[in-house]
Amino acid sequence: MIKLISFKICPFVQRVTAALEVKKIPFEVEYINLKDKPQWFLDLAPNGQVPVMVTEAGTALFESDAIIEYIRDEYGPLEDKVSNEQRAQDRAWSYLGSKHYLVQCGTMSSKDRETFIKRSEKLVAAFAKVEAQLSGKTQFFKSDELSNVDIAWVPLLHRAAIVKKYTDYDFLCGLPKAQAWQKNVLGSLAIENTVSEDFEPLFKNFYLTNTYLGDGQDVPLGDTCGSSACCG
Ligand SMILES: N[C@@H](CCC(=O)N[C@@H](CS)C(=O)NCC(=O)O)C(=O)O
Repeated sequence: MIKLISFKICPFVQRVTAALEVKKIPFEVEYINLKDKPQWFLDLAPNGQVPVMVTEAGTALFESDAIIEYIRDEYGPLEDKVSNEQRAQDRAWSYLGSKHYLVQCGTMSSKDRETFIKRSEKLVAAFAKVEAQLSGKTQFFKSDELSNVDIAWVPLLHRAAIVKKYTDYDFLCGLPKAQAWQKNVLGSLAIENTVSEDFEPLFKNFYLTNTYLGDGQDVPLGDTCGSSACCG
């Protein structure tokens, strides 16, 4: 069976587990402490980062982009007949998602309003680009078929949904097509299988405790909107 070396709140890992979940490929997970990386892990991962996937043949793969491509090549693509141009565009939109994982983590970790607003601008701008790209007529990013682009945005959309649930702040405020897309994507897969059982409490403890978001901000964030007071 495939084995994933993981860290419980890592968005790069969740992109991979989401791809495995959608394809219904069984996997086991071993969690490591990133502050005290075991030597066996460092021997497998030249970049020293999770995720690492050990394939059924026992080969260790690193870098989530490469792992996602391996899953497609080994277990079949999510969609049939994607042209080379479309595949390049899909990769680019996926990259736009994954390059914002750490931006979202940094934003959620902000300790004060000013830092939060500054850090959230990049992420909100990326969601606005998605809003402009979505037709609003299909369930998912390109069509009614889930694609690798949707999978790449799962960690961002899932985290945004948890933030909204606990704080009322919505990263997708004022972006109705993106909000509908978020609902469709998160509703299309068993999201609980893409994270550890204790993901939500850990996430809350890490990002929604002693942070600006966690300190019960309930006033609109100035021009950035965000709370139900202006977003509904
Ligand atoms: N480019 C890497 C990024 C992975 C990454 O940043 N993982 C983080 C956890 S979310 C990590 O392992 N950090 C430990 C470190 O950088 O030492 C990928 O796509 O797999």
